[in-house]
Amino acid sequence: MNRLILVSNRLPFALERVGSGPWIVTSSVGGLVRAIEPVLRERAGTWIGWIGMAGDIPQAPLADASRNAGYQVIPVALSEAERDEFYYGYSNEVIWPLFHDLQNFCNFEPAFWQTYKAVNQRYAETIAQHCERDDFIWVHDYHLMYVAQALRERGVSAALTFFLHIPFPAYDIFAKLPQQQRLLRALLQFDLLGFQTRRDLRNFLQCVRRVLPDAAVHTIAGLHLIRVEKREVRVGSFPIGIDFESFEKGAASQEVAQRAEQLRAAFPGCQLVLGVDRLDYSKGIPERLRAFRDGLERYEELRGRVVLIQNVVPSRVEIPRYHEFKDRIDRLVGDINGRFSTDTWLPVHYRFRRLDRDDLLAHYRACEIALVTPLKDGMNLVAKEYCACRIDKSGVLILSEFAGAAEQLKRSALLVNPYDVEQVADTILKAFRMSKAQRSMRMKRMRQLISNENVFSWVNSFFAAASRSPSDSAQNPR
Ligand code: GDG
Repeated sequence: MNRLILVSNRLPFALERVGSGPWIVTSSVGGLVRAIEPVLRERAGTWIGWIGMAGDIPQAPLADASRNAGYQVIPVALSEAERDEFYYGYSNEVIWPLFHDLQNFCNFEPAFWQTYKAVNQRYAETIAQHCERDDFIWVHDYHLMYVAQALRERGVSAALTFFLHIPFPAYDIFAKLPQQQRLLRALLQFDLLGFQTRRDLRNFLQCVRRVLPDAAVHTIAGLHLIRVEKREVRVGSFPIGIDFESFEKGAASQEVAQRAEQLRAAFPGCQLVLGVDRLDYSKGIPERLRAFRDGLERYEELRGRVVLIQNVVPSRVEIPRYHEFKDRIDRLVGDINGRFSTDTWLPVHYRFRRLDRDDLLAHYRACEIALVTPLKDGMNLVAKEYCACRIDKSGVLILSEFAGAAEQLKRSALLVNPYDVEQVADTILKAFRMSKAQRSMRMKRMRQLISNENVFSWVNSFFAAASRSPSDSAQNPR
């Protein structure tokens, strides 16, 4: 079995210290980490990434983390200037907004691209130092799209694969990117490119056809093959899943059941509507609040009988746009509560902090309706986690048609256009009125699908596609 080298912008650890006290290492417990760690242990693996802080990296705590994790951990160091121009700059002020169709939010500062390339080269250098010819290298996400190009320039011929967690935009949007050709050519230095949905895959192929006339796209059963510069690149869609069982088990625990009960008891006679998001303009939080306000305005039936619990996790607050965005949310919450609250009812309960895991699961369990309405999202794991925690098989999922998850859940979720405030308000009413039998039928179907297509099967399907030989299937030029 080939050794696995996993590369992502961030390592699955964070380092913290109070004053000049000892460093404390906390491990990330996300689904990707849980799915990939056993594979890394089994395949003598290495995880390469940034520790999340600029400047020198304290080696000792990381060596301990590596020993405890059971696989090798190699940090990549970034200076403050590199963090600002590579991470906040090109990654999060160019690629992130553009790939979420929000081109007006982009800051196409030319210096960002130079630093993006330089940092990707640093990652490539680190990979090259630690990899061997037969290693399987799996690079993740939009921060590292130039890594394969930099590795090939160093003569690395190992198998290079890539998965994009965020959407890939349609050509008319992508064409705005000043580095469109260079970025596509760099991506085509990977051997396998994975996207979240068929929509992203279609968009990517369309961009390749329009931007690179020398590239030819062929279809293989389920996979596509791009021939360019005497190379063959496989491209496919691999919708990411969650660790369904761990959410289901967690939700069934005594602690979570108790917290969920307390939450419900705090709002007697009301159906609870839940919003859970990172602070990000792509998540559609102001549009959601406007829809909720519109519902209260037009449907008296909802007043005093629904409560929106909106939790927002602080994120990227160093970028000014994120500040302005938070102010907008604060103002909207104030407006709704100012206009509609009574002595006994506050329509919006808003928190700006990270919930601990049990609390998050208790919210999923306690809320009858989940309002997941991003303007665009690669997948959106909250939608899937909510369903996994509905162990009583009830609950309604209102889901943006622009979330990757909609491709899988469209038959059973209530799909909405997040920009259509009136439609979302009508859908909140529909969810509020939905019968128990309808809720249960829809929720059972979603749980079944999310349980089957979980994060472990996602990893396996990606590895299977990587090991499939291009000649396994007939090829039809398009
Ligand atoms: C990127 C893509 C794609 C949220 N609030 C709390 C909390 N969370 C956790 C959720 C969930 C995660 O954060 C958010 O995941 P999403 O998928 O919704 O969004 P991104 O962070 O933007 O992730 C996305 C994903 O990559 C995977 O490929 O789906 O489209 O943008 O897991 O549970 N966790 C805790 N407290 C909170 O208050 N503990």
